[in-house]
Amino acid sequence: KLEAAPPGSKPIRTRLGPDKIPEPSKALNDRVALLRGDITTLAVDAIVNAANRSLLGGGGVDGAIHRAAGPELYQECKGLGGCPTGQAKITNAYELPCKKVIHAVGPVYDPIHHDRSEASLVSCYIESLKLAVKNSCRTIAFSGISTGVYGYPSRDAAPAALSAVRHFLTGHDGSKIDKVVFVTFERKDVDAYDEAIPLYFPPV
Ligand code: AR6
Repeated sequence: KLEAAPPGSKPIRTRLGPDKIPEPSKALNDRVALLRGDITTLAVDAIVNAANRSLLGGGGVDGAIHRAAGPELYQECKGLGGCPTGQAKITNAYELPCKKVIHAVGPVYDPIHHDRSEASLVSCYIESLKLAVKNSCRTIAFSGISTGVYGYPSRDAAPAALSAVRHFLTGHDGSKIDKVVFVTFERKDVDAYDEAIPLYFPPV
């Protein structure tokens, strides 16, 4: 079914787990949403930042989150001692309307080692969801980790994100998450999700 991409489009390149051709499921599909806009405005339990290993802020969505949260976020992040690639740490949200910020560190995309980049990106989604559950966050919004400055092609990142989330929602702690929102910002990411979501969350 992965060959079913629209005619003329580059095939989606993914070697992700056994759930790559999932069954349609209303129960699962009701729990994911796509949104184009600014993640800092969302009143979900947790938003997921696309951070770097220092966790001390930067450009892109990281900069927007730190600006909107205020200086206390930086102060808390300073005490975390950074975070390895593929992992995530959680903080308070301060001036943001959400309750918590999960700072995930995506890979700098390496086309020579695509599998390694993909494993790190998938890990960001899984580790963020685990942290959300551990902190009683039932609604979570993801930014497009690694798809900006870190250069991960959106058409590869979206299937990785969707596969990871589906895997988690069907797993042991899946029922502890009520809603996952994929937040896109640029056209290329909107297109990537529009194409990939029917593959991972097929219409019922
Ligand atoms: N709301 C939602 N998405 C956004 C917003 C926003 N306000 N602003 C940008 N995006 P990037 P990365 C999207 O570059 O590739 C930072 O300097 C953007 O369109 O923010 O993981 C960090 O400190 C893209 O789809 O993160 C790191 O050093 C997505 O957010 C480095 O960049 C991620 O793009 C991380 O690079």
